[in-house]
Amino acid sequence: MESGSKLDVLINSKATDSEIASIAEKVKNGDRITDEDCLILFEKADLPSLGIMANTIREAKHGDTVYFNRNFHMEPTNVCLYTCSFCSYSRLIKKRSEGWEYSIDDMMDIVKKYDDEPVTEVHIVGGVLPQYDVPFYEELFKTIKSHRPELHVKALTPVEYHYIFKKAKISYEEGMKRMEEAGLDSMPGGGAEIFHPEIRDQIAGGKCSGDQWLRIHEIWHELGHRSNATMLYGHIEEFKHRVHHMSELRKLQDKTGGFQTFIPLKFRNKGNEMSHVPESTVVEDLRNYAISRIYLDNFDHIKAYWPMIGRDTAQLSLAFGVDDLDGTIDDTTKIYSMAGSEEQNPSLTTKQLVQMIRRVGRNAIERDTLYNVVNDFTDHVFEDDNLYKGYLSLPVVSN
Ligand code: V47
Ligand code: SF4
Repeated sequence: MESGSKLDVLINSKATDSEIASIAEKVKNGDRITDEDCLILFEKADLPSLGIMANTIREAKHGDTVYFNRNFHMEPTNVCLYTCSFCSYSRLIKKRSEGWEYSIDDMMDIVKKYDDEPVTEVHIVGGVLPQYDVPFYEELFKTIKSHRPELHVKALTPVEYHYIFKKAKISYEEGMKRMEEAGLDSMPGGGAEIFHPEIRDQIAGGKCSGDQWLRIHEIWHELGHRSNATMLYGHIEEFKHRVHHMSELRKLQDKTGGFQTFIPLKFRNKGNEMSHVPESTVVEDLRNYAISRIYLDNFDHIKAYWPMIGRDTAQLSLAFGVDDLDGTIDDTTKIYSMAGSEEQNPSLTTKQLVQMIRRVGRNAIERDTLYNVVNDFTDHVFEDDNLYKGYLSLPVVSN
């Protein structure tokens, strides 16, 4: 890392706690921090110190670049057999008729709506129901791919895979191979929640375990493919559980190198059985982004999922280790608006997203799912644009 930097100021300041200074020294030297260091950061480090460390790493990896992609979400159903207490979907199983259960044709109608749109990815995830089984998903992936071969299919999590493979009495290896053959391109990071059984059994009992989640990703990576990882934080877990979760991810990443992006997911407390649990503060959200950036040295990207945390926090996160803002999502994802996110209609145009990024002095790059550059918007002038970069002269974006 560059010397004479803000990191040096942090390390050399008499006001810096000695343990934090020695962690900052590791960051400066590009050394990996330990699990114990990570716990110290969670317990003791203030936001400005974390910001300096995380931003140093973020800028060394990506400079001023902020990635986004153009995607849309499809949720086959919002009803689910499982009863995760943080999820607003699980409540609907008791009044199933109020939810939706799409057929292949219904989903192809959604895919076709985007035929003339420059989207590069479809993100498919939803509830678990018996009719959504191995043959169903094979047919869905094949039908999407034959309709639009270049559309990247990022679909399902180990929660669904574990369920459907068990039902079909096939191994994870065979199951993932069949998904690959049907056209699956990559796996999103969902279903990870908190791996530690002390917490997982309380909030997500019955679905795949942390070890099973990790094993399915490992098999997918061994087949030569990529995936993401999430962590649902800010509910009943303790800091040690977050460290354990990230430690498991870092170990698997050392083995396979198959993860692209880590996405911390802030627990939202509306419309679920954990509504009595207060949500984390924005300061805690930013600390969590920063600590994950510092700890997960073998992950290229940290993503802030703006439909869940809102646009303001997403912008702030770009100074705390985040380099990816996910996509220009249409209003087809309901999981967060149902759970109380400020984004009731999570849809942003490309222009709005680019302007959001420019307003914090960064450069917007559209990527595909695998982080190939699709469009560099650094100097792009939109029609009727008031091109500005940086923090000042901020006209209101109306569309
Ligand atoms: O696994 C459910 C979470 C996840 C709540 O890989 C909740 O690019 C907060 O994984 N409060 C699904 N979170 C979404 C997901 C995801 C999102 C964006 C991008 C990617 C990617 C993956 O949503 C679930 C669960 O952890 N979730 N309910 C809630 N009340
Ligand atoms: Fe089902 Fe996933 Fe919601 Fe759990 S988090 S109830 S598995 S949709």
